[in-house]
Amino acid sequence: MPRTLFFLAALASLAVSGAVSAQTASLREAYQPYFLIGAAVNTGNYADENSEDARLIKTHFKVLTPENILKWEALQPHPGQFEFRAADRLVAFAGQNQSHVVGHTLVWHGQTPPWVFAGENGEPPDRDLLLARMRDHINTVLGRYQGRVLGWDVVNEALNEDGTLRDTPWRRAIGDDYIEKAFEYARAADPAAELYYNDYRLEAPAKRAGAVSLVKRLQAAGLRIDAVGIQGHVGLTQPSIAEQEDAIRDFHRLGVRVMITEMDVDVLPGTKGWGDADIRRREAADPAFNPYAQGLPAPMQDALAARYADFFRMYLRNHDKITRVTFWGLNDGDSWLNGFPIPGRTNHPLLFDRQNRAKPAFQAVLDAAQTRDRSDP
Ligand code: 9MR
Repeated sequence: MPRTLFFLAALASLAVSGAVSAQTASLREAYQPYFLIGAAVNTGNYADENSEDARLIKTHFKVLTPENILKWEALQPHPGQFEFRAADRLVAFAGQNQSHVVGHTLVWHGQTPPWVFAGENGEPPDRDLLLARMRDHINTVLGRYQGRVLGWDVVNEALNEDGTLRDTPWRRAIGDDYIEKAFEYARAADPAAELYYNDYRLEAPAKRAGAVSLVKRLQAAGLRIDAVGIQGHVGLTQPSIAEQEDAIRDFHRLGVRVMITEMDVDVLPGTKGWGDADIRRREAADPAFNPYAQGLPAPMQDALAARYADFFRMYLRNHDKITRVTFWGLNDGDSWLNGFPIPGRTNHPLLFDRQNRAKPAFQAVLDAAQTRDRSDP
């Protein structure tokens, strides 16, 4: 074969082998020696078990977090009326696929129906009434899924940005110890389940310090907390890798494990700050803030891939502290970031595009595990 032809053929086979590795590789297997790889899923992703979405889930993700169906409003929309059909289906789907389910989430101010926070005669509920509702919900839900859910986000997003406790209806009615009570009830309801505290922007020093105090408080009360979930809604430049690594180390020093629970990388410009997943946040639309409606250009794909590679190399360095990394959504079309904090944009924050094709970011995450020097600790 003439030299140029040989060179072209070699190039073509390289390109093909890259594509094939994305199609045949498995993230969950590549990361099996280090930590669990997960994704947030919706019922539509696995309603048809033979769909491309379901195939991706089965191939790549060892642990599934339902994006919405284990939240209070989905499980107990009306007092005492529990709706378990969707959750049962997810638990069955995960079981068939040797995957785990994470329970997201028990005690949160978001996606909790108004009746929970209503007392008699339009007054807020008193401490005993709200504690009784909390305990009943936790007992019923954890009782049903005992042994079939790996762990629960017992309390979600309880902190303000300055590290103080958020003024939620839970706290107003019960007092600061609503958090201790939630962990106490959950431990009693399923002693074998892992119990977590989950929040966003825990990389920021003041909020991180608040989370550290919270964990210490629980421990001082004799309650076991197994892990802290750093949500990991990050941007292309912020937070720095070092900031998140510091947070991982700080939590690990307390004797708890760390999980990255809702990872995505926002690639769009214009929004204020990074990582602020406060559900009330809304910002004004501007066409300049939606530049990739027709697709993500190659240089941006590369920037996204490099960002994911940096994070995953850091996770691999700290794999003794990390038990799980979960992506918040299966593909770019599923992502909440298409609607937040500005509705109607086209974001590209995940590893698979809208057609479920693996992006360069997928290859970067896979390569990080496969090229890791096994002699590293
Ligand atoms: O991704 C979830 C989206 O589908 C819901 O509309 C939204 C409403 O609260 O919640 C999203 O998930 C949030 C998660 O439960 C907690 N951390 C922030 C997530 C993104 O908002």
